[in-house]
Amino acid sequence: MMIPSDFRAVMHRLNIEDYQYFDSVGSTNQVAIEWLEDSAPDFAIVFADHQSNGRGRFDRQWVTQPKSAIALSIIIRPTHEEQQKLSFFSPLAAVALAEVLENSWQITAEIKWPNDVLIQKKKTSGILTEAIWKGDQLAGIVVGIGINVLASSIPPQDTLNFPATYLQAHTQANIDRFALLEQFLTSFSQWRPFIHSEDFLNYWTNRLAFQGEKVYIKQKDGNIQLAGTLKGINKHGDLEIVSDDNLVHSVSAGDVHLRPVEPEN
Ligand code: BT5
Repeated sequence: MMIPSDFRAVMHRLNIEDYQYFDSVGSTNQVAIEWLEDSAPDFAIVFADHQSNGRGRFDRQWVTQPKSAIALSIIIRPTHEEQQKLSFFSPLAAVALAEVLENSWQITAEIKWPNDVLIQKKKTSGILTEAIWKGDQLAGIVVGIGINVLASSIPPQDTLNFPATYLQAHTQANIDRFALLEQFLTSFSQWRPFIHSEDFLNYWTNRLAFQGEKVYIKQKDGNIQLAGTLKGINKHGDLEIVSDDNLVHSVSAGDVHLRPVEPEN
């Protein structure tokens, strides 16, 4: 397997010594979990050009086509302080990507709570964070992110549970995957010490998709748990929804899905 020199150069510039690159692999998260259970240090990286068994949430599949996307897993050995905020790591990845898209390509990104990055209400990136426990001790977490960059990254329409898009559709500039990777990892590292801050919460809230709109929350089994207007995020990172009787409900990430209510016509 030849590691592309551009990828190596990114790792070198970011001082990342512990990384694995695959032309093709089942799931970068799976590789990262095994590496974490072994000896991987904080901020070790797993990258794949293609995944044959990419994982989404709730046993769903994430499609990564060759030469057209980013499939990346970041191994985190959380500090004691970070262990109190584990649910902020998916939003951290979403915020980092949103920042890069805005600063580098003037693409307006929205964050669909808790873990997707949307452009013009279509999904361009999905994030899956997995925690690994050894008994009652946290060994670490793996933050996995898939980003659709080129048109060929989009899976067949009939396999999608939400509309999809890719970055290159939203800018004239050529998007280089490894340049994107470098900027993303840089932004992720810069925001990481600030996940407890008001700045982070504000940055996230300002990009929250469907704010002020009617949404509903579905459980994993498909049943609707709650309907109302999306208000924002509270300091715990929970979503706040105001129901028709004006009560504020908070929802924590877990076994639920957020969906916009389609206008009736
Ligand atoms: C996610 O799940 O969005 C989390 C995806 C995480 C993928 C990364 S890639 C690197 C790392 N290694 C892994 O094995 N996984 C992580 P979820 O919200 O459950 O969305 C999954 C659903 O999105 C699928 O059921 C499809 O409907 C749809 N989907 C699959 N591939 C897609 C793509 N490339 N673009 C847009 N939608 C896709």
